[in-house]
Amino acid sequence: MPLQNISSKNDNSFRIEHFPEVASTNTTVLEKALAGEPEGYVAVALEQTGGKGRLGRKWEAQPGGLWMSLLLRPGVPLAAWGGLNLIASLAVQQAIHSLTELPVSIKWPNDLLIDGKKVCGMLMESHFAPGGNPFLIWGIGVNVQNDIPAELTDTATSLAQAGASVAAAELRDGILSHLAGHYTRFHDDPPYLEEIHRNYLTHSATLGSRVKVIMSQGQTLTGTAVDLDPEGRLWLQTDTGLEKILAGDVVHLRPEDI
Ligand code: BT5
Repeated sequence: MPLQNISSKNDNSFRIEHFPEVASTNTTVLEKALAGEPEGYVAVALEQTGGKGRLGRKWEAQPGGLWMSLLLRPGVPLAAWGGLNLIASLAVQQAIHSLTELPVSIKWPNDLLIDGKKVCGMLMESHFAPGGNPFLIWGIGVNVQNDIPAELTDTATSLAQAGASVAAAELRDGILSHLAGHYTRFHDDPPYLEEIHRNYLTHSATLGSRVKVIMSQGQTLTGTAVDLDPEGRLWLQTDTGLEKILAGDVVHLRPEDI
């Protein structure tokens, strides 16, 4: 599937479908993808009733936020898919920053923070259908003007809370436009990932931090995040050696926790 189908102009190249309410836009896109939808399809919902985080966690998605998922059918080898994580995080970071001028940083693997609080979460789901071409569903949730449930106010924020008035639709177009630019260039010229990587690192909240990483089986590792490589792995220097971690949850440790 040629990536040139997605133009950096964000004109008619993305096929955006709006829904008043869905369970999860990732699920909406999955159904389309399984039915053969080409890449570039975007589902946007005003509200999600079953918004998904990673590892089966719940994502709160009341009206006023940007809840959308995009179908990609990357024409690059699977080994290069890790780079798409960097592209995704950077595209959203740049879109938010250019529209709001707020200081937004990237927390590995796929969160965006403002003042240490989560303003955006992303859920990348890869699908390898037997006999079919693999595809990727990229779900993005940005707290724009939506209410944040009381139990999350210590850890989450919204663009409105941070003082920016931007419309979800404007943000949607900004994200798609940044994504299309990076994605198309990466496809045409894979070494472009080096530039993405350098840019990503300048916005990383995780690089250089003391962190605890919680792995999928629940085991934890504590150390210093000494690098985030172009494949999207976190390099963690622990007391016993260097670990290269592909997936996990990160807690940034405060000085009093160390
Ligand atoms: C994520 O998971 O951060 C991925 C979130 C992806 C959401 C988008 S919305 C469009 C698309 N459709 C979907 O169904 N999902 C995607 P994770 O890293 O597992 O974080 C989940 C945790 O974040 C929860 O356990 C809460 O602690 C917290 N959380 C839930 N809702 C939040 C919100 N609106 N803002 C900030 N934090 C939230």
